[in-house]
Parts: sequence; C-alpha cells; structure tokens
Amino acid sequence: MKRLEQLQAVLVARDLDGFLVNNLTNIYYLTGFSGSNATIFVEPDAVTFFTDSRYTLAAKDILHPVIRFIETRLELAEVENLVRDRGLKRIGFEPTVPYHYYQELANRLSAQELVAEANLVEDLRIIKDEFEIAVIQEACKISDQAFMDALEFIKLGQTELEIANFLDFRMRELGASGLSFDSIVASGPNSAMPHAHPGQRQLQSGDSLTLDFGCVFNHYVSDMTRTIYLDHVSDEQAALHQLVLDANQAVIDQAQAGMLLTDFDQAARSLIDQAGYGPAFSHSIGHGMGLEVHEEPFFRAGSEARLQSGMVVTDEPGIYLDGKYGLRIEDDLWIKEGGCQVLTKAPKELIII
Ligand SMILES: [Mn+2]
Repeated sequence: MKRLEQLQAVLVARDLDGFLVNNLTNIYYLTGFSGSNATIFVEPDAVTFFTDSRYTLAAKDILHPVIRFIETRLELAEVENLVRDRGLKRIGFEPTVPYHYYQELANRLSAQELVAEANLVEDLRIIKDEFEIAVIQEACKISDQAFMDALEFIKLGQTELEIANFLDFRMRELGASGLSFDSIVASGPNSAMPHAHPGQRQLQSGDSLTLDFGCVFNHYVSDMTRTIYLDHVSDEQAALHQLVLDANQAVIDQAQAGMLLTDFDQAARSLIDQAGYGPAFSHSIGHGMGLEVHEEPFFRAGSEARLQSGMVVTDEPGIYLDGKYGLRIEDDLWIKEGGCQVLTKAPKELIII
C-alpha cells in the first residue's frame, strides 16, 4: 500500500479527485497484480480495482484488503457510476491510452474535467527500493552467467541466430522468465548497426561480435552489452576497445546522486570526442531500467534533471564505423550517494576467442 499512498499524495498535490491507471506495468508496481486485463481508479482516500472473471481469483489473492474489487469487462461504466456517486470533478488519466478508449472516457465523463497526466506512476518507479535492487541484481547475475557460458559456446562458422538462441535458452535455464528484449547478436560489419537483428551471417576470423541482451527475473530486467573478437584483432579494434572501455569506466568513476544527467553522458562522450570518434558515438549514454528495459530517466540532450539515489541506469558507450564494424560496452549502475555500484559483473576487457 505504500506505493498507492505515495500516488494518493501526488493526487492531492495536483488537485485531482481521481486518477485512472490503465498501464499494466504501473498496475503491477502499485498493486502486485500481473495479468493482461486490469484497471485501477485511485482517489485520495480510496482505490478500486477492475478486472474480468479470468483474473478474479488471482486478484483476490494478492490485493490489499482496503482495495475495492469489481469484476467487470466494462470498467468505464463502473468508473462513470463511481464518479457520479461520489461527486468527483477533476479526473486524471494516462495519456498513453488508445484514442477510442479516451473517446469513451470523455463521453461518459462529459460533466467532469479530464486531465492528461503523464508519468505520475513512472516518476515513482524511478527510485528503486532495496527489494527491487535485489531482484535486478538477480537478473544481472543470470545475464553475467549466460555471457560466461556463451564464451565457451561461440565458435567460428556459427550464425548470429545460433548464438542468440543459445543466450536466450541459457538465460531461461538459469531462472529467467523471459527476455528483456530480442537479443542483439551482431558480427563483423553488422556490428556497425547499434540495434542490428541477428541473422544467418556466419562468424569469421577477425570479426567483432556485439552481444546486447538481458532477461526478466521476477518482473525486473537486466540489460548488458559485451563486444568480443574472433581469432585476432587489428590495432584499430584493440585501440577502440580500450577507448570504449575507458569511456564506460569514466562514467562508473564519476556517477553519483546529484550529478546532472548531461554530465553522466559527457563523462563518456568527452573521451570519445577527444579521440576523434564523437560522431561515431551516435546514441545517448543510456537509460533507466527496472520493470521495463527502457524507462525514466532518459538521458535527453538539454535535460536539467539529476541522478538520484536509488536509480538504476545503463552506461553504454559505443563506436560505430559504417561499413566496417562497431562495438559497445554496457553495464547497469545502481546510483547511490557519493558513488555507484556496478550490477553487471561479466568481464569486459579485450576478449579474443
Ligand atoms: Mn541498454
């Protein structure tokens, strides 16, 4: 109930009589319920939960007793009745709902003031508690182990898809319930594309091989990237690997609560700029992660936001040389007062197999 109480305090501060939550990830965060259909209506002094008959037993099992439960497939009709009965006037909703859903809401609540409120729950999710950190740590351990096992598995001649399948299956064997996203396995010239899809290309001597993957464990995710090399490396590959590793390490050395998000990005970017590869680092340094693999905070240029204790963010500098190859090293960092803790532990120095 603590998270719902935090949200209720936000409603009071924003002068909202009610707030409709449809995002299922936000509903899991607030109530612990996971399923494909649920809606909650939060008032400053009450919470009502709606789902259909498939989930009645699951919901009753986990919902806190003060949450009112209504089994229905027509939750907006129920919300309309509730809003009328209680004389509510200013109602917030998540602007990510489908347009037809918004139209029905607007028709039913035509006498109320409807307010699109982005990120009310997402802003609470930014700061992870100790339980959430412990679960993310477990997800990171699974990816670390899958990477170590992949080092034994990977051989010349294998396709990118074979390696992706190995990583995916291994993470599930190690206890993951799923993948945080489709694994990226990019070899040779394909590694110049930051988000390449694994295909039928076979590993060749001298290839760079970028592995970007993560798993879901107890609803929370990991996200890591390692770049390794097949058979031998050129002087340029070795130098760029050291440069990206230094950029990744510079972020780890400087990250702490209170740091501007733009300074976190600059810690890596300034090194890559100085070496003359600035334009080849074509994406931002990272993103927040937790229940979703990409969530607040986002490292947007011009942002004035700062890191806070309890955030988990990625540190993923890369260099991409069109037509040649690319490389990226990504860790997950737990931000604290005065420093950070690296949650992904797999080796990231130059590895040639
Ligand atoms: Mn990432």
